[in-house]
Amino acid sequence: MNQDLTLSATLNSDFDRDGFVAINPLFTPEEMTAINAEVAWFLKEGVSKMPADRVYLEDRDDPTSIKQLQKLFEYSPFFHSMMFDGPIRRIASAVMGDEAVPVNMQFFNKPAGIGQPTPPHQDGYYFHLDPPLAVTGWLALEPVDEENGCIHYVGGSHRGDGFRPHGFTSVLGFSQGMTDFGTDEDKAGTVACPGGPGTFLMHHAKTIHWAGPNSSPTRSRRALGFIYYAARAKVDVAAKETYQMTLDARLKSEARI
Ligand SMILES: O=C(O)CCC(=O)C(=O)O
Repeated sequence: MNQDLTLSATLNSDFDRDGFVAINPLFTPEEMTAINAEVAWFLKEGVSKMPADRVYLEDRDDPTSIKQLQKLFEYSPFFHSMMFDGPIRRIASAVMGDEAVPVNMQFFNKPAGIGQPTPPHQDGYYFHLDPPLAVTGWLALEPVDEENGCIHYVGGSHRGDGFRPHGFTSVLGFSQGMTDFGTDEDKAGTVACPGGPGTFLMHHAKTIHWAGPNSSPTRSRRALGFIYYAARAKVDVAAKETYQMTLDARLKSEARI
């Protein structure tokens, strides 16, 4: 782990100003080799043990076209340790100024040539938290750039009041996208986050972010996501359940899960 950057004196001030931080890289090449080996093992052996509603495919007829996996830490001690014991949770606590409660660990892929764009959104719109204090970490497992769909943030967008309007999208795994995205301010504030394997991003639940499609015919775009809620953020359980039921019914009726 890159201790110096993790413990950087400007970590909190950068996060407060921009709504995200980029640590480039967080993990050494040797650590990334071990992480990628676990991911490769999991894709081969672990996915078949997961319930179907935790496995999202880009192409429903192609089981190799995995685009998202949910709750990885429940299936692998290695992933559990990354989520609960490692530097990622410490960074989450530091930037939130609160205990970081592990909620979800995801695999995100944009398969070569067919990976869809990630619509502009604010994670907190999905979370239903009061106060809306949560973070998402994002670890590149391989080189990410404009061609294969790196993450883009609108710097400082976490400081806006509430959430911008969202509506249903057709993108599996990102059911809600902003309906008013693309203002001059959005465009001026946009920052692309390319990087190599081990590049680590962490964003506030109100920070607007998006990613392009994977237009590379040969390269995938693999990453791991880590969601932590602040201990003081409480879930509005009724609102969240209503939202989840509506979403599940919609996805099933459209035969997308
Ligand atoms: O990997 C992606 O393209 C999107 C990730 C994302 O939006 C998130 O983790 O909140």
